[in-house]
Amino acid sequence: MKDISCDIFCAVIDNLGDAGVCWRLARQLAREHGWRVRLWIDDPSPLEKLAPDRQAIPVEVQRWQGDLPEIQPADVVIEAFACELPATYIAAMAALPRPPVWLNLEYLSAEDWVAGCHALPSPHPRWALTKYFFFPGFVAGTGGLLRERDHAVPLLAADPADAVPPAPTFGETLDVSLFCYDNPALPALLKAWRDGDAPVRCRVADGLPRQQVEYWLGEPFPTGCRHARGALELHAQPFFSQDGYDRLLAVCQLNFVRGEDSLVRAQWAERPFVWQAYPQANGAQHAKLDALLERYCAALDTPTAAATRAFWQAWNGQGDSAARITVHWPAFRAALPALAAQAPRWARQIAAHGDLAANLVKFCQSKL
Ligand code: TRH
Repeated sequence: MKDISCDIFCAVIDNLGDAGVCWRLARQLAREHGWRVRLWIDDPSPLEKLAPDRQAIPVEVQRWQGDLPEIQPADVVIEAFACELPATYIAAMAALPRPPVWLNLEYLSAEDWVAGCHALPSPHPRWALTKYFFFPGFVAGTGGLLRERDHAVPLLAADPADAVPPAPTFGETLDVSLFCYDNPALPALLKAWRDGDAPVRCRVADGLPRQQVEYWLGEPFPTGCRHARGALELHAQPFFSQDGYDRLLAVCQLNFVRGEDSLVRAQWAERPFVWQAYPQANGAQHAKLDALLERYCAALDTPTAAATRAFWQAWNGQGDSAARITVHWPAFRAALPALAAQAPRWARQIAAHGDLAANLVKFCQSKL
């Protein structure tokens, strides 16, 4: 097989997911498949935080500015999340004797329609070029999920003596990580934890989660700070590298995650989790949430499934979320051991269709 070059284009819209997903894909294509990858990103600054070790990874990171008129397109061109390629670059693709394989990497969704749209061609209206939709997903017939061959390595502790984080036991204190968007249910949940009988240690992510907790506390909550309120202990976490964040997920017993990439990682950490879908103006996140719940709950016993649905929906603002979160917390807390037991089976189930990078390589090889 010939040496393959790949251009990935990423426009950072907001938050960290665009850069986070593109970086993981770029890194995996380079490391595991030997592709020569250029990552064109309009704002490389998030990578400084997400991948401080990126200099050691054989991916060429380039700031994407303007039209790139001088650039020879690669064998495979991936535009992430429908970011628009420069017209000059598209013209250069069309001018090649053998046009590149061109993919649009889509957002992750568990909805049923995804498998039907995955890999569909979209002919360019002007040039003799075809773009293919590449959908990540949880089921056969989709592109799968990003999962490195050695994804478990960052989960190992520095000390080999306690290398594999034990499956969680639900003893005295519940260890929680919190990564979310602005969430009207959060103050009520913090209050329930504070006033509860069982201790909760909550590791609050940098950024939006921290700002909301700081507001709730009514006092400064800088990185490294710890506050105790009743049964609740709050820890202000630094911003971790992606690998460091993966490790955090593995040492907690319950992870609140959001968006796309942290959701995927929570599943590889094989711990119970609560997902906040990226809020969209038209409320489309509710269908996404229900679709994932449908799949995730399918193998759970009825009370565990009901507790999970009710809690996730309240966390995502369905109904009067602030009141409902308090009502549904005890049942969800009680369901955690069952969810922890199910987590490795769920991870195996969604990994069974191959990982996204390997599926993408296979797809491109069939077109090259
Ligand atoms: O940042 P996000 O909200 O990104 C979102 C989603 O991708 C969404 O689908 C997209 O439409 C929107 O961006 C534009 O959440 P996500 O996807 O979980 O990405 C967060 C990244 O940040 C992920 O790679 C994990 C990483 N991270 C760290 O590396 N260290 C940390 O300490 C934390 C809290 C996160």
